Amino acid sequence: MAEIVRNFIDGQWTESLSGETFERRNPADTDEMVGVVTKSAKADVDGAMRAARQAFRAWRLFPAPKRGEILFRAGELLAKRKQELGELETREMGKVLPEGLGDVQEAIDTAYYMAGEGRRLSGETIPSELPDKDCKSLRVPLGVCALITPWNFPIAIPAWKLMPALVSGNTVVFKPSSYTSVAASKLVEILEEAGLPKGVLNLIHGRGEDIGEYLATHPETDGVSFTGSTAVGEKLAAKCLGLGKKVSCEMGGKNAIIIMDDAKLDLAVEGAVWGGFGTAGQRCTATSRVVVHRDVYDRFLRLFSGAASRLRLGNGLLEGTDVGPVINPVQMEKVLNYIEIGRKEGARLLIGGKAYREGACARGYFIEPTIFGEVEPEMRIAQEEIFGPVVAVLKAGDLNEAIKIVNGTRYGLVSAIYTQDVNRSAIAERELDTGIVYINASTIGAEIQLPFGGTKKSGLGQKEAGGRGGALDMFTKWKVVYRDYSGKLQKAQIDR
Ligand code: UN1
Repeated sequence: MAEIVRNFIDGQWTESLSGETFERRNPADTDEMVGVVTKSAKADVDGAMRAARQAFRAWRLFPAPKRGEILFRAGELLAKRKQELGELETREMGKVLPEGLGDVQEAIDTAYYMAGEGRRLSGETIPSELPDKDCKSLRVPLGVCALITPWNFPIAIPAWKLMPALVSGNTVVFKPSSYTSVAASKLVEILEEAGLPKGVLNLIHGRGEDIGEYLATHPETDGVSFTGSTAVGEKLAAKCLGLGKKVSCEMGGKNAIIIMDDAKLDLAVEGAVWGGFGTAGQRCTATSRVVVHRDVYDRFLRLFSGAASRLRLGNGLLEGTDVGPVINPVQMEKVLNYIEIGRKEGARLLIGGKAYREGACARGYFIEPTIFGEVEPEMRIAQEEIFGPVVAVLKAGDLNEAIKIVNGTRYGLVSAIYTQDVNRSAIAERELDTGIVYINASTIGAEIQLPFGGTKKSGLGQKEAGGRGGALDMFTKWKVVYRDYSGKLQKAQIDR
């Protein structure tokens, strides 16, 4: 049954002022309508901003441990509704059910972790050079934050941003991707039920082209956190920084796995299949390249192609489905176009290479898992983010050459190496220029208690998630307080 999906502004679920709507259909079966969503006008953004600004006055003074308790309750509600939400994600976005459930679990983990931050959010006390004076640094919220999220992790990525923003005392205007409006609304419903005061979290639906930039550059916006493509992120960041807003962008990737001649090859093949074709390759962390030592190259290609050709495509709610559809016709076109580019560049197509329209799949946006061999580092399919089930396999003579190939793109989100040699793993760890490095594991599977983000064109500003250098650094600013209780004028640097 199709849901009616509304905006949530100042504690009220409301239709947009435009009166327009758009549809969400299941990308695995476009006959299925998942939701009818209100389409916001700029005036809706203004309303949400006013509510968030107003609510900030009280929310920043609401004790942080109590803010954390609300998140904890949200975590419990998410856990209770995990199955239902996982299934909704599969229907709205296409990822297979175990991955839908994993997505919800990532939000649960984030809720519990950030709930705990409510009792930490710690700064430092540092001795003064003068007597009877104390000094400390403390985290304070930014104010109103605009959060813009993508469709590939409909609940987890919003949670990555919402939970740290809220626990730090910010109020929020949240614009999820228009391809996952239904799932995003559920997360907001849960936070409302968990006890957020009105106006603290506001949700507006609509397309990035129509309201994304308006929201980010709005005079009332203090902080902007965006996840999406590098092209959009960089443009948005330049505008927002020019307006004096704090910005962080999580952007594209061209992640790679290195497989050395001493690797456990079966394990590496499993890692490449999971990283390359999990979520139909639609993760910023997806394995888009595999760089293989020449001595195991042929064997790897054989095993990898064999394993990938056994993957079953279909509706992710059906048991036994390994790979779901891509999100929409535009993305499908883009991925098929890259396959064409790979062919023309002279890479060797080993498996896949076209849309998959068997049986019920004809009603969805399915692409066969596709592998190219004989890929050269400078080819476009080895340089550009594809965001679909396409993997380029390259050959390297030794570890140094492999590292050079991996580092030789404009992106730097994730890299991985399969080797049994501790020295090689240490060199890879040191030399791979990515925000995340895996040893003997695939490129996907980041955990929320560590910072998440990339180097170069993959990330801009602060990182996401937990740990030192994580999202709290985005959603707070440091304030320093000196208190002089000597009762006289003391001059730093001068009184000695
Ligand atoms: C993303 O693709 O944008 O490591 C996030 C992973 C997940 C998060 C991915 N935990 O693949």
